[in-house]
Amino acid sequence: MPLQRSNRFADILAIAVLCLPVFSWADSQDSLVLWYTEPAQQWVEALPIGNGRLGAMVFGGIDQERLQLNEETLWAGGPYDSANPKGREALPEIRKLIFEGSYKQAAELASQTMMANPLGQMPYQTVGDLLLSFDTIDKVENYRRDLNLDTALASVSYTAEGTAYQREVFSTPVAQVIVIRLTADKPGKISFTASLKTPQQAQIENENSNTLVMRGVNGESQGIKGALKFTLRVRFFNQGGKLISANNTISAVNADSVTVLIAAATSYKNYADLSGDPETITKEQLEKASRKSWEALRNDHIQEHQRLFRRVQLDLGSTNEIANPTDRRIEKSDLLNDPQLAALYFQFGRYLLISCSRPGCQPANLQGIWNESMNPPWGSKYTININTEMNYWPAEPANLSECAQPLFAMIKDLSRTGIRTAQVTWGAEGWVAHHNTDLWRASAPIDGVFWGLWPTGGAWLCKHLWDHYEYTFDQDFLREYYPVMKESARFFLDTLVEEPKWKWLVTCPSLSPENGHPGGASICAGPTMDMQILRDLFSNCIAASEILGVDSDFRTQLAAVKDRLAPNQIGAAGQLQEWLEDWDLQAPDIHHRHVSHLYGLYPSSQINIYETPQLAQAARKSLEIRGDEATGWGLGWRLCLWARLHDGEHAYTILQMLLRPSRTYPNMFDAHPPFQIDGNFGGTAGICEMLLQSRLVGDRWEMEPLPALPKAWPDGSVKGLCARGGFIVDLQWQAGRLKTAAVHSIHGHPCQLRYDGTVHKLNINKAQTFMWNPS
Ligand code: FUC
Repeated sequence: MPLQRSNRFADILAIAVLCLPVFSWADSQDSLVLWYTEPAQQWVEALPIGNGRLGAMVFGGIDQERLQLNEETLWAGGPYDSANPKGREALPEIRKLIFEGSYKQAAELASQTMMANPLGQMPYQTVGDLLLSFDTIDKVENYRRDLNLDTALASVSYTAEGTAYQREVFSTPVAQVIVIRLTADKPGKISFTASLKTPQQAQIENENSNTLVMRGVNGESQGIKGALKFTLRVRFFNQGGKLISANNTISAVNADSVTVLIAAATSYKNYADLSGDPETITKEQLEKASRKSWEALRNDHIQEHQRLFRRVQLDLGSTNEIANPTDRRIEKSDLLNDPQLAALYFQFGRYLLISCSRPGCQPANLQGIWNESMNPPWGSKYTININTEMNYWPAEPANLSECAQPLFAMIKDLSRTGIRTAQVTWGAEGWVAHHNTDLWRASAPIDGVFWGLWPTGGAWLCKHLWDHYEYTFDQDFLREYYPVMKESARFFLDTLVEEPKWKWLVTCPSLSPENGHPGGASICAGPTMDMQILRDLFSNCIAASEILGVDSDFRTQLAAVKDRLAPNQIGAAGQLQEWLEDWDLQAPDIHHRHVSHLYGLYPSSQINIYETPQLAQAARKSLEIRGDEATGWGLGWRLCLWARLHDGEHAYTILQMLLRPSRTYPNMFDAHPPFQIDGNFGGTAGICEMLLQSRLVGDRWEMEPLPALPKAWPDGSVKGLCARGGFIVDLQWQAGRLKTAAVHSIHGHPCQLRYDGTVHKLNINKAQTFMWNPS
């Protein structure tokens, strides 16, 4: 639907009427906006915009506008290999120590022989700030700043001395620039001085009468020298008045309006190729964008954003809270039922994924693409023992499948860099990645044995490849990525060992992510999570090889090994055991934030309430023992797990905890604390799970509408959720009961709906939609 900018009212009305009659235009307009009555003081009050690659945090200041800028490939360091070659000789001794229960000694030896050198990875860093300084104004009225999730525009408006000022900012994936537009309702009122600031090693200069340029090199970290060049170019276009370019600043004087274009790039092409030319790239981007009108840039941007964003609409009910600014609603969120805040959080997650993970870009790191620091928490890297995976949990169900493409590309990179770590540290074929990676696709174990010596990170990532196939049935994709899955499985065929007590095949050494056991360490053999991940990896490789008609011998081998993996076990307290031994209640931290052994329940469905009710009950017991309290991503995971247990009330309680001000910053960023984006994505995925679940049952794709609908959302609707098997589902419910389900089948695969304990087989042809209602 083309968007006529001049007739926004009519567009929104038309979309509301055509797509979802229960939405009014006014609802959709207000319910998709974060808005505030004061400028941001803190970074976590500023509003994020991004085109997948170029990000900015918009502060909306009155005396000074600050745009904190990021380019997704500006990390410290350069290509490096940190794999420790002493590992392979030490492995037999480390395993022996583990099997005899000498965990501390095993950890000590592993620390000397298996860990990466350097022991950390490279941090993601800020480009710097663009500052627009205005003349001081005494009195400002009607101040408002907002972020419209539907248009991906950040705006600031206020009135001063009888003039109404307006600022609008967006980061466009079409023209690959950030655009700022400053206007006033009277001529000659736009005056400011623009400057650049950076903590990087960089030079700033006036390139010409309307352009500022910053050129720099990235820094070293942990002995790895900086190897990237980067350029930031900012160009100003005035209507009326004039520009003055001097002393590393550009001033606009008495202009009617000013448009600012920002381009940034580094020399990074991929983890091994740094031959990009940021000078030329940014020059060309500015030249090209300059040839378009601001209206055209803005229209293209909105249209491209809405192509993805408008696929899903959500209405969880409404209250008067919507009349309040977003920060006040968050402040009160644990005291009230504000279903529109939950819906806003859901759509904000989708907005963030679109804004930080577009095809061809880097995947979303711990902060997406938004980071103001040179040394951010956990390096703002990719932590692959939960955080990066959680970032992508909403991608398929929330109808943003292509936003996961950067993750797939990174997995492929790791399947190359991880070959060397597999060989030199583990003496194995295939590839391995441990609990973190970075721009350079480092794959060796880092930080310390307690956290890092976990060889199953790459295998978990491979689940996302198969998930993508189950949602899309893209045969070319499967053909392209099957070798990545296969070579991950090969690593485990080479490294699984028989444990002496039960003779099961287990990973060793490994750990249950970041959780210590009563042996005074985390190092162990065959933690439950590893076994679950490998069960999925092997099953998915077997299924993929069958579909592709390849590797029948390998398939047989995988099936045999899969049967010998250590099983899920139920401990004395009725809980799902986290380790081979029943250690859970003696572990030093029984309320630990990670719930790794519940991977089998979510994101996997190898444990579910229908086929494995005892294990599902044990998982519930484990969740109860762990407790609800956790930081952002810990809550996001618990939310998904309670939804999978079909406990809508408990899921809702957890969601409310996630929305509390201690876990959601005023700009809706998730608090770990500090900011970590995974909780946002876990929250979005969790709301999906509350509304729709899907899995393969026999040869039919089963969809369960409203499996965990809480009492707080009695009436509502959702449009455009995706289900495994290739379905798009719209639901409407009233008084807590499903009214209609519209199931659109993309491929015509056999399917069924399960509602109220009854399974209804549906026959839907390819490209047809079936309307179902329970009456
Ligand atoms: C994992 C978590 C931490 C943090 C880090 C980025 O290691 O255990 O809490 O989220 O990732």
